[in-house]
Amino acid sequence: MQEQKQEYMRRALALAQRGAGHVNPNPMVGCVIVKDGKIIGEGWHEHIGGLHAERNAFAHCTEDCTGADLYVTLEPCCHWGRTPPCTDAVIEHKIGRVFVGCLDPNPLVAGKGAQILRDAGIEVETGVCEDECRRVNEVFFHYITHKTPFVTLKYAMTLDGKIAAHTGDSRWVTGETARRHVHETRNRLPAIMVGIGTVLEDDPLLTCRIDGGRDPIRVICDSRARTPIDSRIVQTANKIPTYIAVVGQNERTAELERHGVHILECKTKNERVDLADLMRQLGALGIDGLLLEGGSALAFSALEAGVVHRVQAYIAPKIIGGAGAKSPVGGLGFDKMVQALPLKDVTCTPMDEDFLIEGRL
Ligand code: AOF
Ligand code: ZN
Repeated sequence: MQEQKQEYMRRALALAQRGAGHVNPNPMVGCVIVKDGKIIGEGWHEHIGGLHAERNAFAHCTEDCTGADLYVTLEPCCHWGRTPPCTDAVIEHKIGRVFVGCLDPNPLVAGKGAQILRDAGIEVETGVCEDECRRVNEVFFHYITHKTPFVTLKYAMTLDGKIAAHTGDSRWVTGETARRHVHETRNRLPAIMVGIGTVLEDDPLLTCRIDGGRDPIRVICDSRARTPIDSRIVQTANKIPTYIAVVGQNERTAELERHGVHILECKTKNERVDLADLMRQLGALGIDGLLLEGGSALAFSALEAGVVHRVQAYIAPKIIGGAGAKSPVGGLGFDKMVQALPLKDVTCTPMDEDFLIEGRL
């Protein structure tokens, strides 16, 4: 029975992930309804504002679900949000047992959903594949309690720790598989951020280049509003939402606004954008996750400010050398090795010729 339960929950988890990139700032949730050892309905939360996973599963049920088991990756909600409470639907459909992956940290739910079901005489078991269910929604879990984006620092480097040759050439550090994985991450997270240095050097577009992908909102950290009007970012700002974080308004910011850029005026820290303040502003805009793609100065500032939650480092087993060749994290750096920031829950995933090392801060 334990194995069966996990199998159904893993199916629900796979369904949940089909919502990736479409449900922010909501969680990805999947649901499977089982009767007499057979799946009779499946659903997932498909897009923000749309039906929740449970209601989608009921809508697709091929049989009457009286007495059936319902597997859902997140505790059913019991509040009116953009949609009615899922607990009502579970009770109305006379479900017999509910298996929950993890409780919903949303203060409006937080255990109350499970209690309402129990009070209605439904058997409820929580914590089925709990770790996996939490992991898929680490962005949601952070955002719902902190109201700031969950930030992932991403970079690709050679085995000798360089992100480019001493000439600045960086095409490409990693192979195709690793680069595709980056675009999948861009598709999953609602926003991407780089520093002004990266804009001036690379003139990037920061779009998601996979079939059916969705472009992330672009955020440029640019204290003195130096982003050029003829940069590809500004030239596409009317089509792809673009925010430039500055420390004061002037003619330059007004000119950027005329080109469709949204200016975020931030508090100042060491004459630069106060990143903690910027994160609060992005959170208030509903941005729950952010991919930080460099450059090295911004990466260190963000780490030092404590606003980074995950590191996603692609390592290409090759050596480029060069004392002046850049590494992924610059700034002043910490003085002592004991100050180095350790990663937790580290994984290493081979990606064809490269490796992806990930961990939480
Ligand atoms: C569920 N099943 O599939 C999801 C849930 O504004 P709404 O109506 O979409 O509600 C959003 C909240 O509902 C969200 O913050 C989270 O607590 C819960 N999401 N709950 O039972 C689902 N997506
Ligand atoms: Zn719900």
